[in-house]
Amino acid sequence: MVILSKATSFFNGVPLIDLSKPDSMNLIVKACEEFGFFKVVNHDVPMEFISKLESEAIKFFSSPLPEKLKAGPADPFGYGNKQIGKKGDIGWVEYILVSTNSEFNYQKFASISSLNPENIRAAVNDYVTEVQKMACEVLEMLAEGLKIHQRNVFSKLLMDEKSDSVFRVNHYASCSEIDEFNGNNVIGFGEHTDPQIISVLRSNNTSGLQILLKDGDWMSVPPDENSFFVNVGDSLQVMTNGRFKSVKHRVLANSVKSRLSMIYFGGPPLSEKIAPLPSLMEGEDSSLYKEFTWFEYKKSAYKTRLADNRLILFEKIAAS
Ligand code: GA4
Repeated sequence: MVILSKATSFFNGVPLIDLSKPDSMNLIVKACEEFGFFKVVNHDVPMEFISKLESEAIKFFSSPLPEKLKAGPADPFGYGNKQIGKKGDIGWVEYILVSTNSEFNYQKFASISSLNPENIRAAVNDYVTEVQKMACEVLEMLAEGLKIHQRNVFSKLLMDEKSDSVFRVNHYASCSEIDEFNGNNVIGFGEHTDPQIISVLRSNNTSGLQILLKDGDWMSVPPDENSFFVNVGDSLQVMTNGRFKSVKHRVLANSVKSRLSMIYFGGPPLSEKIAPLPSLMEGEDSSLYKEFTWFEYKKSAYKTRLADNRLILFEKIAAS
């Protein structure tokens, strides 16, 4: 168990993007440059879909552990408990990871007596369809804000039928016993960046998410169950040649309340080449990264420890 000394203060500088306002485009670009992170309101994702999925998730996580384990391990998809990835990272978290592909099979969830896998599938599909739409709207505004000719240059990767996007629900039980005992923070999900293009997170009203600012301070993001939080992923950092920053983030377990978060990770098709867009490079040789396919990057990223700097493998200067 990783324990940190307590030093939490709420950050009131998270950029706020109101999707109903026409001036959002430049604000999103600025947020992606400065923080790689922002909050979205007036998103048009129906509350009904959020609540339906949340209640399916609560039903799942409140099942007895032996039942939940029947849906595991997360290899790569299914139920996982405390273990994150393959390199020994441990967190105070349990989770479900699924593919957003319409052909994804929910049979792993069929052996849990109190659940109907068809209900989970329907709830995930309804929710993901709407969140993906919102993510695409954001990505199209970003492309326009960057003056890229092709408005769907990023969003088409998420909309591709072969898009390698995943969906995750994390449940962080309250950690009162451990926390009260030593007065420290317990790591729910260790610090990392997301390898995909974009991540869209929604949580219940429990705090825990922190982002790392440029000056090296970890800041707690005030929770908001009615909004979404958006992260720039490593692949978007590369495609923008480093102009947008893939934000380092982590989750601390809450000592009083449990936290439930749902995250859509929008990724490209496995065969997609990830490289800086020509219009975002000053000259031909100004690319900061070597070209790689999403398959190559994902393969190497999944071999790293959570906190490792994955992009270094593809940085031109670091490699030469
Ligand atoms: C972070 C983003 C997503 O949750 C995830 C994670 C994945 C996993 O949990 O298996 C990884 C992590 C994430 C980045 C580095 C590798 C892979 C754990 C890990 C140590 C599903 C993803 O795509 O990358």
